[in-house]
Amino acid sequence: MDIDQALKVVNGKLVGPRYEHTIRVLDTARELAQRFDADVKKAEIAAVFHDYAKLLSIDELKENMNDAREDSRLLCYHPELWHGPVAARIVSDTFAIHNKDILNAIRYHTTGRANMTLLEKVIYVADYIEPGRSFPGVEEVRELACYDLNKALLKALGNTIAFLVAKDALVFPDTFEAYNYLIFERE
Ligand code: DGI
Ligand code: FE
Ligand code: FE
Ligand code: FE
Repeated sequence: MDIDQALKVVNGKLVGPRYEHTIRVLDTARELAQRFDADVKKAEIAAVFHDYAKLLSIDELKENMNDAREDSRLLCYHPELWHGPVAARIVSDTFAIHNKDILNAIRYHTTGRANMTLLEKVIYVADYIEPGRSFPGVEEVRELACYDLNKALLKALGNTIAFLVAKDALVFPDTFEAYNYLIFERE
């Protein structure tokens, strides 16, 4: 599937602000992929589909998680974490996109994980810094993303963990592992 077909498919599924967010993630992912020598075409497809399951109901998401025998730990955590794995599954089943790199970038875009691939990092950071975002600390991540993808990712993960801890929310272990891994790797 090429990028124009992908955009058409997603335009029919994601409406309004969610489609606009997708386009901004696409532009940002392209930019990051070029800057850090990732595969631009794969980054485009992963960006366009990353939130494909975002507007499904919690029940629909849960059904998909069960049917596909997804990581059962996720079911004990926030439903917000399910749309990545479900999108990866739907994209693979419905649109015959079977490239592992693309599917994993979609799958792990919300939680991150240990030992993320370059494409996973590009999509995670693009989703975090796209120009529509206004999280506290996003500006610092944008600046880091001008020259060091790992530093940008580490800061984005740290901000997300801090945000969740501040409201006494659960933090999925993969997010801690993503964060820890980057620190081990740096030393
Ligand atoms: O789908 P988007 O809104 O574009 O962004 P996303 O897929 O990165 O969703 C992020 C939200 O998920 C973020 O606001 C925090 C929330 N969240 C809840 N529990 C966790 C979590 N994020 C991570 N990384 N880890 C968690 O355990
Ligand atoms: Fe998302
Ligand atoms: Fe994100
Ligand atoms: Fe997103």
